[in-house]
Amino acid sequence: LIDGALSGDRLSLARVLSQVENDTSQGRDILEQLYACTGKAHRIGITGSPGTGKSSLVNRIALAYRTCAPEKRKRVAVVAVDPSSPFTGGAVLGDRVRMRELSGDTGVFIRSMASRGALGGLAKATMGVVQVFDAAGYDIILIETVGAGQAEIDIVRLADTTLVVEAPGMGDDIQSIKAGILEIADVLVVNKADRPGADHAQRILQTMLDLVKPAEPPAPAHEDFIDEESLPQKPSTAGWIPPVLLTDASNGDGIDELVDAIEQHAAYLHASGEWQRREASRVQNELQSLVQAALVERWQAGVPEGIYQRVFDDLTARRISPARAVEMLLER
Ligand SMILES: Nc1nc2c(ncn2[C@@H]2O[C@H](COP(=O)(O)OP(=O)(O)OP(=O)(O)O)[C@@H](O)[C@H]2O)c(=O)[nH]1
Ligand SMILES: [Mg+2]
Repeated sequence: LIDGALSGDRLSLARVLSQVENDTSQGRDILEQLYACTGKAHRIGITGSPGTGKSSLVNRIALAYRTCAPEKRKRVAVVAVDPSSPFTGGAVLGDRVRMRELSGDTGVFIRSMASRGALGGLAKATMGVVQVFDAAGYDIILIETVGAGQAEIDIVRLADTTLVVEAPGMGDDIQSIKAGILEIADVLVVNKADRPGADHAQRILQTMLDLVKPAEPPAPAHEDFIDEESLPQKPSTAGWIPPVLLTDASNGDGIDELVDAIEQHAAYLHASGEWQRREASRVQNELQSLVQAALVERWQAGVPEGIYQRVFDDLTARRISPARAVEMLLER
């Protein structure tokens, strides 16, 4: 099954994805074996308020990567995540229909994530699915999520490049976008540029962005008197300043510029060492939470029920302090 999935057999790939998504023991086995083959894909998260045109943009971006010059062409996987819907419901089915221009292209694979169990489970399942696509040689993985809640942000954290999509007239321009979401944006997109108010929305976003992510600090006041030679070397790459781009996903205007920005961001991540840094902190977070979970599990198995209850009772009756309770529970 794994060999089939890795060699481009779509049916095997679909089966592997289901196992991983459902977190079956076979699915976990598969991830174990695939892990060494991951780490090559460029993961692009697309998030933003409902109806701003994320799916339409994903469709356009995927098409752009499939129809460009052959040497730049890339294999594209799309993961559509909709945590708000209890079923793989209307929105996602609609997405499938809209993406029909891509169907029949073997270089594209579209997967809709059903919302299973807790949201934490969804983030984990999404991570697994993304790893499978990565190992199967998809160069670009587009991950679409709705909204800006913690669940979406957890999913977006899987991405190397995050696009935040807005559209003119989506409620009150300022209210509809939260500072938190600006912080995670690498590229901001005002879609539906054909609608009135697009330039206005772009200016507002730019202003908010300048507040959240100020550009380079101002130069020192008495520059003339500083001996240039004695200054520490500037880092080789300046920080990334997220561009605010206008697109029209219905006719494709601005898509080339958007794909350019995505590619530039990837180049920036590599050139600045940020790619490895992000990867390292992701791996560290994951390792830490796994170790914590494993330690707690092991500890729980080693503490007799009666002892735990006695310590707990002593603690609630304030006969011992929390610190003492921890000591007593860890003594064994
Ligand atoms: N006028 C205009 N309409 C657009 C544009 N992009 C998307 N739409 C329309 O906006 C509607 C929503 O588009 P989607 O791509 O489904 O938006 P979405 O953000 O994926 O929606 P959810 O996944 O439900 O949050 C559809 O009817 C699209 O045809 C655009 O650039 N201009
Ligand atoms: Mg959508």
